[in-house]
Amino acid sequence: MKNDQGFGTRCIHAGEGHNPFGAHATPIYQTSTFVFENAEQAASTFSGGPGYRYIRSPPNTPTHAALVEKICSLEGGDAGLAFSSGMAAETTLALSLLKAGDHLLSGDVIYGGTYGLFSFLLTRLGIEVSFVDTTDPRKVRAGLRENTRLVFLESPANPTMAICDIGRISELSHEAGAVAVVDNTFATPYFQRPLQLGADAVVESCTKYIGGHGDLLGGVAVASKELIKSMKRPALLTGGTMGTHEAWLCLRGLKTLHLRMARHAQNAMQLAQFLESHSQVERVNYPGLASHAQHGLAKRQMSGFGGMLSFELKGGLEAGRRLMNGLKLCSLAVSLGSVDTLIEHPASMTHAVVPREMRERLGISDGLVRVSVGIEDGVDIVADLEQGLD
Ligand code: LCS
Repeated sequence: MKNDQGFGTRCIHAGEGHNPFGAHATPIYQTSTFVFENAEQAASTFSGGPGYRYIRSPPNTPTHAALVEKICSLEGGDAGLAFSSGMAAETTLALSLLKAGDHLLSGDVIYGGTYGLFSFLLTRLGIEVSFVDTTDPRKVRAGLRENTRLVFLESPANPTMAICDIGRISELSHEAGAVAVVDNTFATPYFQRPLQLGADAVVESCTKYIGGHGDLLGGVAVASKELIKSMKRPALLTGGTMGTHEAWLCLRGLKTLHLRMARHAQNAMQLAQFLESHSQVERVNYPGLASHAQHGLAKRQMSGFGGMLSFELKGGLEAGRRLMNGLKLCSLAVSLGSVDTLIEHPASMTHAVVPREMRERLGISDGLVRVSVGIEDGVDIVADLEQGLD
């Protein structure tokens, strides 16, 4: 697939068409293992030669290979791996890059599960972990240590929508001898390409916009051939392989990524503007609003602002609870990036694992409500929030 073709064309065509029977849609290779022609071919495949051998072993199956090729084309990366979840992608990446005595520097506003992985599991392995405000590159520079090997960024960040300067922080990471990794789940490659901005690797939860329909769990990592090569053995050994049916659902979902993302963003802007003008709303976090602290940076490094926003109600937690219980169209649920609108309360749900004192410092207050704005008609989403706020 030529990378000079448009993004939408690549969403549809990249990675497709490799099958011996001319099937129009890439088949689901629902198999655990692959039969070798002879002992020599088996031995060659096991010693690093081309070919498929067993579903847990990258490149897994031709369905996975098609998905990885499509995502690499969209992210502008050379190689990738598919995982059973976004968390499996992050865990494998961390275990590939870090060992006891190394230091991981992470943004302080990140998905609660990622915070748990870093602060609970990695520290038990003797890995030093610290969290800094990555919206300020000076704080990142000050937080880098001699043994920093990995700098982890989430931008826009879950759930405050904080933005960090991916290019500048990647430079600082490289000067310190560390690898810069960006979780691109919120923006997707449609709105932001971290590898082009200077990052070394991208991870993404496919559960969200990549799959796009709220019906699967998956994750992906994209990077240079060398970095992905270093992740293959850890991927094989930790076994967090994406299921084949999920790989196929991601392939199908990605064919409409460009259309969905444009509509998600259009609806999110409409809802953000409505909320910002509402008397009961204290503050709206959406990078597309001029009131967002990093609106200028978002405009420079993203081609649009995505479909996620959060806001704070004047009545705090109690008002938030009443709003979430009063909605009719929007569903009260975690996860995000589905065609339908989902609303949740980070402090008691996705970010409950983050200590209260840290949550409050980061702006994840008890009154903060997060919305994953769907692709319904924007007026209907606004009308539901309006009646809920009333
Ligand atoms: N990265 C980000 C930014 C996420 O929001 C999530 C999940 C993950 C990684 C992990 O992906 P998973 O393993 O679930 O595929 N975020 C969730 C959320 O905000 N609500 O439920 C899950």
